[in-house]
Amino acid sequence: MATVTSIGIGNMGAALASTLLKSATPPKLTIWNRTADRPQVKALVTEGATLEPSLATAIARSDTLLICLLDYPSITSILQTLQDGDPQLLAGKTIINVTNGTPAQARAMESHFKTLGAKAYFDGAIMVTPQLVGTPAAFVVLSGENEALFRSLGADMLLKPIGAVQYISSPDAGAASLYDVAALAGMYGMFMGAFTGIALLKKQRGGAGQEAKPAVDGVMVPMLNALVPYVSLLAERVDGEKWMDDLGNPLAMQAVGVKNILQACREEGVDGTGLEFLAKLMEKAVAEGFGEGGVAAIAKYLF
Ligand code: FVH
Repeated sequence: MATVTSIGIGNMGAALASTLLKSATPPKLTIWNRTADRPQVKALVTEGATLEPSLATAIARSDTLLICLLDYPSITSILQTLQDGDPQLLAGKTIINVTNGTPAQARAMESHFKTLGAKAYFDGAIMVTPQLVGTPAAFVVLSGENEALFRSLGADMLLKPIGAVQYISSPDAGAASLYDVAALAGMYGMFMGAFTGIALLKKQRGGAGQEAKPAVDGVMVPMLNALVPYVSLLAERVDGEKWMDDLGNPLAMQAVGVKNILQACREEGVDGTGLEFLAKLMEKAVAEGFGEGGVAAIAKYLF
C-alpha cells in the first residue's frame, strides 16, 4: 500500500486528501497542518486519515509527500522548523508539490529538496477549485525529473483520482508552474474585464440593490463561452508573429470598441483602469500601422 503524507490541509489540501481516501485504492494517508484544529483536519480524520501533529514524524511515516500550502515561503518556513532534526529525514522521499508559485520558485524548491536528499521532486498545480477535485473537469499539471520516473514512482496513479494528469515533458521543474501562471493570467484578466462590466451594470441599474447577474448570465457568459477558443487562435498568431492576420476582426475596429467601454465607464462613473492599459497598447499598435492587422499584435509589446 502506498504511503502518503499530505502537508497542508487548507481548502485544496483537504479536497486532495479526501479524494485520495475515497479512491479505489486509497493510500495509507497521514496528514499534517500548521493549524491542527482546522475543521477540514477533523473531517479527514473521520474519513480515515491519521493526523500527525509533528511535521518530522508525519514526513517519516510516508514515502511520498504531497505538499499543498499557500505559497513557497510557507514551505520554506516549515522546512526551517526541521533543520535541527534528522538530516536524513527527506532522504529517498518523492515530493509532489502542488502549491501555487512561480517557475523560479519551483526550480529553487527542487534544488532545495534535492540538497535535502529527496529521491524525486515534481512540481505543478491543481487546475480546478477544491469543489471540482475528483470530478471529470479536474486536471493536474506536473513537471520535474522525467516522465519515466514520474510513472515508475507511481505519481501518475496516485494523482489519477484527483484529476487527469498532464505531465509537462521538460527538464525544467518550473515548466508546469509556468503553464499554471499563464492560465491564471488568462483567468484573472477575464475577471478584471468581467468586474468592469459588472460595475457598469450595477451603476446603471442603481447600485447594490439591483442585480447584475441576469445580464451577465444572459449576455456576458454566453459571449465569453463562445470566445474561449479565440484565445487559442491568438496564441497561434503570436507564435507565428502573424500580426497582420486579422481573423476578420481588425485591431482598429477593436480599439474603437475598447475606447467605447472606457467612455461608458467615464459616463457612468465606473473605474475603467483595468482596461486602460489594453486601450493604450491598442492605440500604439494602430499608430504603428497594425490597425488592419489583428488584436494579437498587442502581445508584441509585452515581451
Ligand atoms: N482554493 C482554490 O480555489 C485554488 C485552486 C487552484 C490551486 N490553488 C492553490 O492551492 C494552494 C492551497 O490553496 P488552499 O485553497 O488550500 O488555501 P487555504 O485554504 O488558504 O490553505 C492554505 C494552507 O497553507 C497553510 N499555510 C499558510 N501559511 C503557512 C505558513 N506560513 N506555514 C505553514 N502553513 C501555512 C495553511 O495552514 P493553516 O493556516 O491552516 O495553519 C493551509 O494549510 C495555494 O497555493 C493556491 O494558490 C487553490
